[in-house]
Amino acid sequence: MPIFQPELETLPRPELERLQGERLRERFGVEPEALPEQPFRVKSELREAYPFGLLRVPLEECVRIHASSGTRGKATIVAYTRGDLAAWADCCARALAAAGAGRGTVVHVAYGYGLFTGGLGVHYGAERLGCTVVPASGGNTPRQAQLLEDLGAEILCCTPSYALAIADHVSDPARLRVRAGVFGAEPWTEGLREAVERALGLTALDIYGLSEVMGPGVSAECIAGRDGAHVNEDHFLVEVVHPESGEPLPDGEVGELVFTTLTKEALPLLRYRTGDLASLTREPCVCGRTLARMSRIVGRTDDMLIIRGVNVFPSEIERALLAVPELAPHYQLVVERPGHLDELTVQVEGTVDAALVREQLKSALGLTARVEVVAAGSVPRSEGKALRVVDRRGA
Ligand code: DLL
Repeated sequence: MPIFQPELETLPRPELERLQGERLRERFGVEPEALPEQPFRVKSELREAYPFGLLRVPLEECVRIHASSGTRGKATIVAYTRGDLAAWADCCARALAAAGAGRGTVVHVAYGYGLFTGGLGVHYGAERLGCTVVPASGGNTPRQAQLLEDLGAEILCCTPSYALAIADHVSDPARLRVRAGVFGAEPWTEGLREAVERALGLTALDIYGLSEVMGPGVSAECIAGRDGAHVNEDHFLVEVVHPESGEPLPDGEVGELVFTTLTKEALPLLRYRTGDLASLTREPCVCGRTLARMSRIVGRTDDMLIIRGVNVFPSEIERALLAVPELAPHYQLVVERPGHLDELTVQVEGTVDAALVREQLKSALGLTARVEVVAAGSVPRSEGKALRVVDRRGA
């Protein structure tokens, strides 16, 4: 499977680390050994600097603006120089190549185009690789399915929840030529991966990123290894830290991802705290890339639910739910506080007994929840990031 930039993606680690050190020194005047002593940057600083307070170049040198999609809180504005866009396109081209795309591969992009980084980010990467791009953007789901059938895309790019929604509208699965999906922008689990793979007959791969650091393509899984997303470490220095103490954690331990941008011009960030929880490995991958791999995002520092004293992340609930074969892979969590205690209602679709699902949540997670089995199609489908948790506690 061809690697887009083998000279960088397969650099021996000592050379890669030397390159990172040089870039760190050059950009921030910080020695690699001194990095753990540097203060963190956080999202609220970007919000307070709204819109352009943190730009390191005059606005006229920026050729593009994006914003975080704001499923929580106010949007954050980010900007890119021409050089930033070129580096971003390279990162996304690497991700698509890692999914098996190349010159002439038809790539269907159903991430939203606009201020959200998903659509345009992946689009430029696909063009950079020489793919034939179908810029479908999000929305009009029946038409998405039709385009996939008619135009024969081999690679589908969208959120994993939207891939499932598109699958519902495919009229003739035999006409699909899609073989891999580059899915991200929202948390998902191995269970959801299997559900999407079954629904569309493809290999589902994870792509991760965030607007503040760049957008999609900070890291991406390869089809050969399919076991963790390769971080583009020549552009982004990654650390995992303890979410409370901020102390660096060793490989293999779950903590908060922190990124330092090594090449960005418009909005360089030193030690940006993402709020995303994952672990890292620097073990070699079967694909030959030497870049570290990050695990799936297992939760966020801010989305842990505490239901009657049980701490639980929505991703753990998803994993427990999708282990029940009779359940359709659509669900929503509603958190309420009728009196003093939080109550969780789990809405699921499928032909399943609510008591069985309740028992599964109790035995897998120790969680006591109400379970509502609702009619097929009644859990809201999203066209972008799925809203899995409806929090009515403040209402
Ligand atoms: O979601 C960028 C993106 C677009 C990534 C398309 C992948 C594909 P934001 O809107 O700024 O940027 O949201 C970033 O989304 O901090 C994570 O919490 C979450 N996220 C992104 N990718 C994944 C993933 C884009 N693969 C925030 N798994 C991040 C889990 C993800 N969570």
